[in-house]
Amino acid sequence: NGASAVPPQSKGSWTSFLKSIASFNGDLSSITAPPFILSTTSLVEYSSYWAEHPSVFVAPASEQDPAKRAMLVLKWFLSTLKQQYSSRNEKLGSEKKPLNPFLGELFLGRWEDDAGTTQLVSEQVSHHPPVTGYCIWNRKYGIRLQGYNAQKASFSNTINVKVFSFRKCYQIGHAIFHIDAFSEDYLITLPSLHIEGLITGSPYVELNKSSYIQSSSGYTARIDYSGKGWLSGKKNSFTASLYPEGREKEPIYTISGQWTGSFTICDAKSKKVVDNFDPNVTKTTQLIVAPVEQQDEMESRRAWQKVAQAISKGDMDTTSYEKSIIENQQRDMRKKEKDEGREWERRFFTRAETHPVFDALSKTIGESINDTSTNGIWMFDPEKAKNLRPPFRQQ
Ligand code: CLR
Repeated sequence: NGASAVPPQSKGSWTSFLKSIASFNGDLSSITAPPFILSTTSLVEYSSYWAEHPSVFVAPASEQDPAKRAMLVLKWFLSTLKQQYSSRNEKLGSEKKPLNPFLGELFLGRWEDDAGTTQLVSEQVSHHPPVTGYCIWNRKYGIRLQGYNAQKASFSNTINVKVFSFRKCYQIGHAIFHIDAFSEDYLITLPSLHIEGLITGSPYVELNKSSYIQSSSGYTARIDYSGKGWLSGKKNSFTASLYPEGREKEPIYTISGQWTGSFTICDAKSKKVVDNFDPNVTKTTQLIVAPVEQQDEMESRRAWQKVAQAISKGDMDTTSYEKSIIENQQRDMRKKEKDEGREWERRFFTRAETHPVFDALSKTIGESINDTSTNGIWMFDPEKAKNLRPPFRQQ
């Protein structure tokens, strides 16, 4: 069973929390978790995990060979997994429940390093269901990633000890990686995940099944996750291969390793190692976020400041008091919009009828758009991006 990470005074509330989620079905943001498992970070910030290694992010732009370029996009995707799914365990000791973003919540920032300036815009485009839209771009290299996502939890009703460690979570949505110089698009699908370690009070994420990257240049990458490490015996293992569209049996590159550890990229024919990546060696670049006093009212860290302070102090009365101020404000805004017969205008995104790039690339990998689960198809709107505050404006 292992040692419990649940603080003694929270044992009771953790048990009832586990019971409540055993029969739970639906939207993860609506579950009430005990204080010790609450994070002071909003989910809208998670979009930044896509580019914490800006030079890996922009590398495909400088590669002339289309197959190698597709391999570099795959390498970048794999390089983000540790940040996306395991960095919180490292920092906080376990996975925590993020703050549930309100409609219109923003998270803006930029990275400055060898790759020049890489900019981030993340916006909560829907509250029911929760959907986050994001766009990350580097002008110098002509690279842009845009996407939106929601999560759906599926739960079994059987109250069984084993079941607690197998909360399934599907990610809905996708990302599109674009390279200006080659007018290339890469459609990225997202892995589904489990929350493990719930019984001992130290939840962590494990990835399962497969995800794909389909390029407009005719390459497909398939990544197979095996949390239990049935191949290598190590946790967080995966294997990936890059092949010409429709010819899975003829891979060009194969990759294997751990997404929390190192992985190697091999030429599939010669079996020679051509590249590798180790997230524990490759430093991340710190995202630059404006000081809270200079932030817009809708910016995440400013809006949640008081809630976050109360959570850090373990002061639950103030936490719920401050949270209810935000909730009431939001309720009033929704009511006003309803009365006036309009909808909240997203700051950087626009709802679209169709998604031409998605439609062109999704068939080979068997993906389809689920616009009811994401309250629409969300497109980053460069015109609206002119709203960015001066230091962050697109130069
Ligand atoms: C959000 C989008 C990111 C990748 C990512 C990483 C971890 C996921 C998160 C997404 C969604 C919310 C999530 C989280 C892990 C735990 C958390 C599923 C997909 C849930 C809501 C927390 C449950 C509460 C307990 C563990 C106490 O790009």
